[in-house]
Amino acid sequence: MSKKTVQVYNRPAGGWGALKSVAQQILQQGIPAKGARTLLSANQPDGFDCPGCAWPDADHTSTFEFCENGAKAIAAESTARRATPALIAQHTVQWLTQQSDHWLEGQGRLTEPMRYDRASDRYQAIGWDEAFALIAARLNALPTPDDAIFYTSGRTSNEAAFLYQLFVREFGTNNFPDCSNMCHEPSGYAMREAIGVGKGTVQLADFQLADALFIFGQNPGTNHPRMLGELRGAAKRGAAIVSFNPLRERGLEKFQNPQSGGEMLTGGSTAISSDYFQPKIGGDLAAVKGMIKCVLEADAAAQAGGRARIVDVAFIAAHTANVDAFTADVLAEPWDVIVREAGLTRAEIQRAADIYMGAGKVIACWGMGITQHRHSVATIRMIVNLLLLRGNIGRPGAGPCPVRGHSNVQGDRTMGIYEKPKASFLDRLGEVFDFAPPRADGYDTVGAIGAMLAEPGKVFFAMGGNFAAATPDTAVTERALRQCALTVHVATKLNRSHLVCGDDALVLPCLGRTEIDQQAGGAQAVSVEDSMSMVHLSSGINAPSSASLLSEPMIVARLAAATLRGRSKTDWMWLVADYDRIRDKIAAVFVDFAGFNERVKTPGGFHLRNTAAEREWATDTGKANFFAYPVPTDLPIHLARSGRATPVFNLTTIRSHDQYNTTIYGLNDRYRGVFGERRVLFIHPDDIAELGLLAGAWVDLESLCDDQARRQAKRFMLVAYNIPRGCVAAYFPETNPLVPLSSFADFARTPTSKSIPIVLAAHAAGAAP
Ligand SMILES: Nc1nc2c(c(=O)[nH]1)N[C@H]1C(S)=C(S)[C@@H](COP(=O)(O)OP(=O)(O)OC[C@H]3O[C@@H](n4cnc5c(=O)[nH]c(N)nc54)[C@H](O)[C@@H]3O)O[C@H]1N2
Ligand SMILES: Nc1nc2c(c(=O)[nH]1)N[C@H]1C(S)=C(S)[C@@H](COP(=O)(O)OP(=O)(O)OC[C@H]3O[C@@H](n4cnc5c(=O)[nH]c(N)nc54)[C@H](O)[C@@H]3O)O[C@H]1N2
Ligand SMILES: [Mo]
Repeated sequence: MSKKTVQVYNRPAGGWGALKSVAQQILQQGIPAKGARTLLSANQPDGFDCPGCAWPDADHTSTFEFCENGAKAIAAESTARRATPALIAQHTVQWLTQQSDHWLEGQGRLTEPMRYDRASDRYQAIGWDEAFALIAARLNALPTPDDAIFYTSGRTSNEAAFLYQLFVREFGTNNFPDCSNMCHEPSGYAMREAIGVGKGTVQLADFQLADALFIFGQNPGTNHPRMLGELRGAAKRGAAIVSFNPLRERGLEKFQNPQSGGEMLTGGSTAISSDYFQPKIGGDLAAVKGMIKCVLEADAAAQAGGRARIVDVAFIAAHTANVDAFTADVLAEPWDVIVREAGLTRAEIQRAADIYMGAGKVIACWGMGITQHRHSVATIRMIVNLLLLRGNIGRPGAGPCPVRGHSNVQGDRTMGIYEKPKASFLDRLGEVFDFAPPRADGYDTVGAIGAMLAEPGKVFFAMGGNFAAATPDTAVTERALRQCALTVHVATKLNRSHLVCGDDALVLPCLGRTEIDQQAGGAQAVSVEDSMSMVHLSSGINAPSSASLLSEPMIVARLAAATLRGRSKTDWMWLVADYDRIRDKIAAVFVDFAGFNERVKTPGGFHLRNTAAEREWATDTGKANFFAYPVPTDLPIHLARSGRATPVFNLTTIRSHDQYNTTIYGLNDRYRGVFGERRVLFIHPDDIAELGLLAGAWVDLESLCDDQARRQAKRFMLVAYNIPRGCVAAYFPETNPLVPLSSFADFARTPTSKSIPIVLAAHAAGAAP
């Protein structure tokens, strides 16, 4: 373990530090030669899709696009380490529970299916046939199909996701909680009613045309490193890049391109953000509404002075609805409320608005800093309002760009992994596969936890992910999972969820993206959809980590065959023998996938149609809708602060540079200058002083929620950081015990993991973490 230190990181993001960090990972995983070969195949036309993130590639045909964190994800999957049943059975689950997430991950790839043995408190190897028979028996013994819950994480391919949703619907339920429920759910929800599609409208080429890029609540240097390439290009040609982030993030300030020989040798770098605004946590709605107010004021002045209008009058008239009610609401919002709640000065908001008004074409990107709040849907609609005012949707170089997380999270939704499916989709699915799909909405993530809590005896099945660690209210969620009759996890690596067992528990190991997927019909490719709706193929190149691994589509097919037997008219084993057959069925169900097999085989794949990008508005009004929202002043943080003398902080939970969600690669967060420790709390130096503490002191965190339950996370080290006063940040999943299950976004129900009211207390030395 490296030494704990906190340092100021003055160098640009990327550069030699990134190359060094990758070399270390490849050595740690014991794969010097295989690692290098595997990296060279990432995002190549005939290689695999990088499992790192959902950022697209330039035509998917460029030579290797270097990305430090993609490389870490690939190295982690291609590791030489093996978590065999023999190795895991050396320990009780009780003992394994005491180990860190980093340790669990470090045991390497799972090799055989395993079943939990309660008598010895150990996992033991089990055969695949036995495993499927056990799951089938438990599923078929449930009082109703709605007592089964099927989670999906976002690495699952289109083919696996399509088969999975078909199996689950033939079984009889729409209970599909997924990682999206904790992630970009508000983006989809907000945009569907505003512009008629739940996805971003821009493509990679638009980044080369935009005059200004606004980046709200996103940390691309760590989470979408390949996006820095686009930002660097935009910055170099003089586009304005405006960041809104309470924390100063290195990757948004400066970038040294590891692929630019010149920058690497001279130590040069490209400044990324032209302007960097640091609103309060959750202050973005107020900030954007303030910008809109500036635009409307400037427009009124232009009109009065007989100058050219600032807003796009023709676009608004032809393409939008509700503009009058919306502008009236904005004009009525008092500046003092806007300024107070944004945590920015009026001059800063004016400056941001001036950049917006001065730019012909504008793209707005956003990430988790926007979606994981009570008011996330309203904030996203406010960003869309801002774009609509100057016609910045549906033309080149402009548009909304929610930057997705998991590499195929968008594709999984397209394939029907959704708890509230549209009737028209169910109709078509039922027609193609000759069955009657269930019609009632299913559980989302928060709903699923509530249901498992309320009623013991359910079956919980997870296609990937780490449900127990990724979800809020850890203690509550773990209790919910332990009450299940059966928990099943399809996974590549051991993780915390596998240790939170129902009465019966199984772990089923699967192939990863980088591995060759051999079926009866030969080696198979799968397809994925990136954050900009490009669908393309992915084929593994490495031999599987273990001869016993099954592909995710095969796991679904065998499970369906075992569970549904005579009830299904689908020939599951025939379908899965050749994934072209699955793609033909996908094409039969979704119009946009007509000719799927031919189209996806062209290098780079194909782009799915996006109606809003063509200014066709599939909304209830047939137009793009403006939405009015007040600046909220009754959020959990306001309520927690009112009437309290002691300071209440607003906690945002973020990712370090050395993690992939709940997968912890290492203990460093290079760009934020933290080394060897994850239990840190970023806080303003004046707040540290006001607490009467020193940087480096250890504190306990307790969240405040009106349900009176005590939620604590202990022993975090104070790190003085450039962050607004009253705001603090710490890593997830360590902080998930603090997020109340009952605290989620309006409409979209995303846990509010970016705004948790907490109080701090000095940590008593010697107390358990
Ligand atoms: N290496 C790596 N890559 C990843 C992931 C990973 O864990 N590791 N995760 C993947 C997934 S699933 C996702 S969804 C994405 C996540 O990628 P991001 O969206 O970048 O995720 P976060 O790190 O959670 O937080 C983003 C930023 O929001 C800021 N922020 C926090 N609160 C606020 C706020 O109230 N307002 C504003 N304006 N900003 C705020 C934080 O300071 C942080 O810089 O990345 C994907 N890619
Ligand atoms: N407090 C707080 N909580 C959060 C967030 C936050 O910002 N703050 N972010 C939320 C977000 S944006 C998300 S997306 C969720 C993530 O939630 P999840 O998607 O559930 O979690 P991951 O950590 O991405 O899942 C990692 C596990 O996936 C398995 N895995 C990896 N590759 C594969 C594969 O190819 N197939 C299969 N079957 N399994 C595989 C491995 O076993 C690994 O342990 O967490 C959410 N939780
Ligand atoms: Mo995510």
